[in-house]
Amino acid sequence: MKGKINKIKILSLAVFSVTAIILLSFIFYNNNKKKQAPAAEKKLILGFSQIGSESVWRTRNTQSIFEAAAENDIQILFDDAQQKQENQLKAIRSFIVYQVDVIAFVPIVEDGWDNVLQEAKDAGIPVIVVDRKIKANQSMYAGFIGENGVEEGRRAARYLVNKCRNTEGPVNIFEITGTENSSIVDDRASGFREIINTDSKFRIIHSENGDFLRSRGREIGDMLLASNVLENGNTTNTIYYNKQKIDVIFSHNDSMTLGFLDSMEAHKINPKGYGTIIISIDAEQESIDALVNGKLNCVVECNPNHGQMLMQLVKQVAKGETIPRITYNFETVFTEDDNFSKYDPRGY
Ligand code: GYE
Repeated sequence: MKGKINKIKILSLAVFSVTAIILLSFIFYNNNKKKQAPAAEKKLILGFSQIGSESVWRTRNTQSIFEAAAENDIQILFDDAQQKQENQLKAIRSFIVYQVDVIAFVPIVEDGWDNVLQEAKDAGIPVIVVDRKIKANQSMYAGFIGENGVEEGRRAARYLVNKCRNTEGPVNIFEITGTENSSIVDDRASGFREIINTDSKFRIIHSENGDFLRSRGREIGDMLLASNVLENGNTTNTIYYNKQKIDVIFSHNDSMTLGFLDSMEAHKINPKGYGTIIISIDAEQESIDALVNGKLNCVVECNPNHGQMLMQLVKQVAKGETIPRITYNFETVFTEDDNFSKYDPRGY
């Protein structure tokens, strides 16, 4: 009997030590695995304040950011400010309270961001400015990504200077601008003037604010074309503003340009071969189609696809890395002289 009990003791001891060895090696293996594998990266949260959806361009801009966030596994807290700065300020403050990892916003206007940027800084949240620029101390935000509005304006003007190289003066220009006090309007306007002011035959006879809206483009067209209809119902082949002949329409975005074309159509005026040169900016598909159909002369691209570049910058600043002060998107120009068969679909 004593022998049997000893055998059982030895057996249970053996079983116990084997189990202990297996258990210990399992714990050891696990710890090791944990040490080797990097901590599961916490999903970054980006607070993004968009100005609204005033144009096809803007809608594509928002889409490109959501697409890229999904592809980069970044969570977005999104706010549509309905074209109001106070809504953007509110949204950015809610992102700070929520303690997002990074804030990015499209500033509807250039001024009025100092306080909220200071609050984000105090909260240790990096801020990236998207699409339009701001007048604030550079230390208040990590960097800017978007378009070079000045160069877009220059490109529009270079096309015009070349188009009118054999034209006697004066060349009267009617400008349709976008949202007041927005950097993009100031930049495009200054780039355009920088080039045309090299030749005194070019004169901007009027600038009308169309707020980047198609409906406003239509209204401006109606305002101009109303005075075009003669008693006999026919229309002249020229548009006038305050009795001055308009040779060129320079529109700061496609939505307003297409609104203007809507008005021409409503007045039964075929823009094709019409006496007025029409230059636009953005290059959405409908505008490129109008160019191909001879209704427009030049469309300067403004690329709305900021998403992928923005997400790379978001990851960098989230790691505390420094990013370039300015990151510009690639852009080009489309004109009536192009080989249209080479055009790719615009995607917006
Ligand atoms: O040209 C226009 C939009 O900020 C570059 O805003 C953007 C401009 C774009 O409404 O379509």
